[in-house]
Amino acid sequence: MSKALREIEGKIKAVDVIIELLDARAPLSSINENLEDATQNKKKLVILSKIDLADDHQTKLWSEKLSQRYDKVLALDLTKESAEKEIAKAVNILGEEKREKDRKKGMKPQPIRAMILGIPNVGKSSLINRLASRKAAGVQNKPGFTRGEQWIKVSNDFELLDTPGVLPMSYENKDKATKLALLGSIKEEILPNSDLCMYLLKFLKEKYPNALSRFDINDIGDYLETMKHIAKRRGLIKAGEEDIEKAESLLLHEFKNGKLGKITLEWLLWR
Ligand SMILES: Nc1nc2c(ncn2[C@@H]2O[C@H](COP(=O)(O)OP(=O)(O)O)[C@@H](O)[C@H]2O)c(=O)[nH]1
Ligand SMILES: [Mg+2]
Repeated sequence: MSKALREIEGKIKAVDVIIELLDARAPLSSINENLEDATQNKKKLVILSKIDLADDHQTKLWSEKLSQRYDKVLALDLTKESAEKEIAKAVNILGEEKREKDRKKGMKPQPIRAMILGIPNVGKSSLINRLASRKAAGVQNKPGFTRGEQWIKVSNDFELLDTPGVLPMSYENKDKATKLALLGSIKEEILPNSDLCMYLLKFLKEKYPNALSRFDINDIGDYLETMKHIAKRRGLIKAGEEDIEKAESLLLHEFKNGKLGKITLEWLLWR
């Protein structure tokens, strides 16, 4: 196990609820299986993030599927204020068992402590900022915690660790790495833009054939022809020729920002 994972494992011991964020556009590829053991005795809330960019039908299917495996699943757009309430409510419900235990021990129920986990770019910081807004952080020094790491008091019965667990990425599986690069969780430079674009176009052709209609492309055909078409449409011309490299960057950028529509790269079932 890597150092990063061991550190996260240490922190997990101090929490009651784990909130793991998965990008709704590739839920399976954003799961990190290495912490399954460490999180076994903890309540797990899974959040499918960025649902504003994902295929609604697929998000629904993924929510149902993941609900069979985790204690609670929420599908959220973390840029929306309403996300905060839904999460607080879920954490409250997941904490009931722990509060009951406290009561049985004759203790006043302690606040439920949670931490956020996820691979890069899934919305961890956005969520922490949202939950921390206007709230005071309390200082806590505990072994295994970085100096200055704090518990944010989200409410009287919900405290959140102010630093998320960033799950390390593995690049072994090329298909997975490609999807995560397309979503921005893996640095694009790891794979050539042309590989990413080729993968994307092949996928769109099969699953979202109208995704390039903003470039007046109604039939995704040959790779080079398609990229030339996009370059011409956007005036990306270099020395009188279509600038394919620029067109590739543009296409990746527009996909990442949802300009091509609500698209999920990992389909659970056929429609
Ligand atoms: N459209 C959309 N963007 C989001 C959502 N959640 C986070 N983001 C954006 O995704 C990017 C990465 O978010 P960040 O919180 O920094 O992710 P982190 O790397 O996991 O901490 C930022 O530009 C956020 O504004 C969401 O639900 N929908
Ligand atoms: Mg962050």
